[in-house]
Amino acid sequence: MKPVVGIVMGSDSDLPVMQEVVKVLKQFEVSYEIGVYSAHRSPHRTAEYVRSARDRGLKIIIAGAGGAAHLAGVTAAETTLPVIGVPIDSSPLSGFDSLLATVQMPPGVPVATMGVGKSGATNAGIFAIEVLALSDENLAKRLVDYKAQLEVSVAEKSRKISEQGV
Ligand code: RP5
Repeated sequence: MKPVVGIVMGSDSDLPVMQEVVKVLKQFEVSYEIGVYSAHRSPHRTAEYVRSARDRGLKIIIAGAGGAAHLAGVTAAETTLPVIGVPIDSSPLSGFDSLLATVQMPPGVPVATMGVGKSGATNAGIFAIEVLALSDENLAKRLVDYKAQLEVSVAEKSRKISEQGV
């Protein structure tokens, strides 16, 4: 299947976080491609990848980086595809730096910035599915099921606490 979501990350050390995106896309059976493209260490390789993304059939790009996290912003600068940013908690500042670097984009170049770390990566996957579901009935139905499942899981947590006699 031709990939519709591109996942980029600043380093292979970001993979444990970005795997959470992969889990969601696999769960929803959405095709993706994934690679390491650094905004700072390989700016030309990154620009080439992003500039060709739309013509290669990608519909969304999810970019994760840590520290001075410019990858999502640079990606958004080079394409008109929607870009979702995942700030990664890899630096001594625990991702607060990545969050600010990813979210504080100048007017005209938006990055849909998720929360820091693994939760943000999961939400990046879900958000991508939500965008794709605008023109895909099957995905839209699966999202309804996903939300219903979340609701069931909360009731289950509540039941477990009651059983423990807290
Ligand atoms: C960032 O620097 C990467 O996104 C990563 O989060 C961080 C550390 O990279 P490595 O030194 O592990 O390659 O650019």
